[in-house]
Amino acid sequence: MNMRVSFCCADTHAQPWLDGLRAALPQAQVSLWKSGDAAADYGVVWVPPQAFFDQQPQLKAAFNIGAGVDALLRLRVAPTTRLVRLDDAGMAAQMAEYVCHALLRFYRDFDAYAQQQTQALWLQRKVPDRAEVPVGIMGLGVLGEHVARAVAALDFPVNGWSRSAKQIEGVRSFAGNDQLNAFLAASKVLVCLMPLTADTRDLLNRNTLSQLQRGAYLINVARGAQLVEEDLLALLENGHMAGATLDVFRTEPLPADHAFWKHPKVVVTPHISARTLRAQSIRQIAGKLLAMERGEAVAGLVDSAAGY
Ligand code: NDP
Ligand code: OXD
Repeated sequence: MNMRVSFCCADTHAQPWLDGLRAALPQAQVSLWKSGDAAADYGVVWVPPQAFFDQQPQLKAAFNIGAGVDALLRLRVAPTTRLVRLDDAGMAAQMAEYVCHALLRFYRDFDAYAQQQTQALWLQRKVPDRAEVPVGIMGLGVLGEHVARAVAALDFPVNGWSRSAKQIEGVRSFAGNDQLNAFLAASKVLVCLMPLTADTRDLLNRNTLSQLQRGAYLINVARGAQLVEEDLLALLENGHMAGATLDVFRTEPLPADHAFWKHPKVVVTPHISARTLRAQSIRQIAGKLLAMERGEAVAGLVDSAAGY
């Protein structure tokens, strides 16, 4: 097989990826893309420049080294180039750890105990009944379903919202725009795990967040552009929202003067809730690439019309 694979990933240390891809695909010629390169058969990409696709309309597929494809779908890509996202590849377990940590930190008041310790203050706080802390997960895809199962295993009531109805043990399924209000009204902690699309941009706003139960808590681990940041700040101010853990932001890195950094009710992390794991990702990409070469179907094909 005389196959060429072109690697083009912004903000990524390329050499270990090139070494890993070469080891996983010894039959292929794997190179770091530069403008004017010979045409490749496949791309392995993360936020490539438009020129990458303009110069390579022959690509059979481009493998995104992440789950979210919003940045990729902003580019013009030849209709014959299939786009493939990572399915899990080690991200689902990380996402479950992150969300369960944020949920338990809120539920058990761990921030208040940390504060008490600074004052040597011995004060035991009431633990609310879990039944009063229903967790709503927006997006029940590869990551959302795994997170929903992990939260359900902690015995919290779990609601899930997606485009199509789901049957997941321990999860009450709500589907489509018609059931969004009922989903929000039934939830106190909201976890966002939807892809960024035209339908989900700005969806976490004053109107939707106000429908959550009073004293609500937001965990956004999907994309910053889904949250109207001023609306969250206003709802934290008026007490409707008790707090938020935010891993993603409209502008990343989060500017040093942004109100979230020093907000007493906001926990900020730098887009780390589920990091791309190189070895697992390379294994998955190589497996799918070889399956495509054999003419087999692969999971994780992006539906450009749906936007994810
Ligand atoms: P999937 O594509 O597997 O799942 C997306 C889910 O969202 C599906 O359940 C889908 O519904 C639902 N959905 C999409 N649009 C809507 C809508 N308009 N209304 C209701 N539900 C909708 O994605 P993943 O689970 O793999 O990843 C989710 C997102 O997490 C990624 O797109 C990415 O942005 C983000 N992410 C963030 C990371 C981080 O480190 N912060 C790391 C990895 C991912 P249906 O099932 O009916 O199609
Ligand atoms: C992803 C991400 O989409 O890291 O995989 O945000």
